[in-house]
Amino acid sequence: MLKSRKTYALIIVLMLSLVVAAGCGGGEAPSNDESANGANADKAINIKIGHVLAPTHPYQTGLEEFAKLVEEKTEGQVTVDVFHSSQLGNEREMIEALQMGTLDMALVSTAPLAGFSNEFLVFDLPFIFDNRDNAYKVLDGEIGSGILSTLESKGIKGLGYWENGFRNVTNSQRPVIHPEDMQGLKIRTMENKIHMASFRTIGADPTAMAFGELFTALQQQTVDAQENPLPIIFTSNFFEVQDNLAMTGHFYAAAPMLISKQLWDGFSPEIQNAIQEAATEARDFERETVASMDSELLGTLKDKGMQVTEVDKAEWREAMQPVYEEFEKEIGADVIQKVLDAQK
Ligand code: EAX
Repeated sequence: MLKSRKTYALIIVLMLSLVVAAGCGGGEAPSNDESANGANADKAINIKIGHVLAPTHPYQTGLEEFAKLVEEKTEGQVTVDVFHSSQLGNEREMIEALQMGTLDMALVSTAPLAGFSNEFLVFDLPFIFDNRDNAYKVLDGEIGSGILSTLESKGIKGLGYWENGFRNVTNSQRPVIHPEDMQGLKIRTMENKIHMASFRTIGADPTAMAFGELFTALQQQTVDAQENPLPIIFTSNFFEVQDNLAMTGHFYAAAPMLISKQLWDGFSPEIQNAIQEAATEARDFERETVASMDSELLGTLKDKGMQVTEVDKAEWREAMQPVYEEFEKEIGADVIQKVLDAQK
């Protein structure tokens, strides 16, 4: 009798724990499919967006503005969480994750994107843009949107071009004024063959590396030099490991805002319009922030002990000109001419 009671009790306990386990099981975060279709109206759809820069960089403050606008314009149906400092992967990894639909959104530079769609290469030619207004004219026009749309067949939707900025060379070895001063300097570049060719052309020794590894590589002197806009040199504390700053402005880095096409296609047109509107308004906010930081930071970086040199941009443009010949066939001479003509 006693034995059957014990067995009976055991069976009840077992059944109960199975029911409990079934109740909590699902544990998985709601999948994109579920959130994309907005399975139920009162459950907000949460989007995660990643970038590789510091929490004080305009990428972050711009994306926080974007998040605020998305929530407002969708009346809380969509919320956005922003992840800085490569928490969701480096730029190439995030682009791959967007294609697979395992990441919702990312803000990256055009440079690594050229590895996924050749058409982006034209934007990374040295000195292709004279100033940021000309860059906006091309990027926000037919040429820019045409090139962004080449990502759609690769599973990614582009929502416009934010700004990283005009890139300048820093190094730990010596002041740089002329291109030949770069001779033999080991320089980190982004993962982009035009960036590497441009520095090889002036005698430097380029190494492609993800942004997240850069500060340590500079600190340990695995590389002597790097190149980035002033807002990154400041917000990523490169002035702590680089003494010299040459105002070369050799590349203009645009930063496309990207969303996984799988997620985008699952949204209603109303939600799509709201997100696109927010992306454009926050873009202008972010561009203004970068432009004002750019004009203010030179003094700050000098105060941080950096030795700043001005250079003759025409001399550097000429020294890097062979890169145009080297990639003309791959990019298309007509494409390069179209971008140059669009700035006239
Ligand atoms: O897009 O890697 C870089 O130097 C870039 O400026 C950075 O990834 C931001």
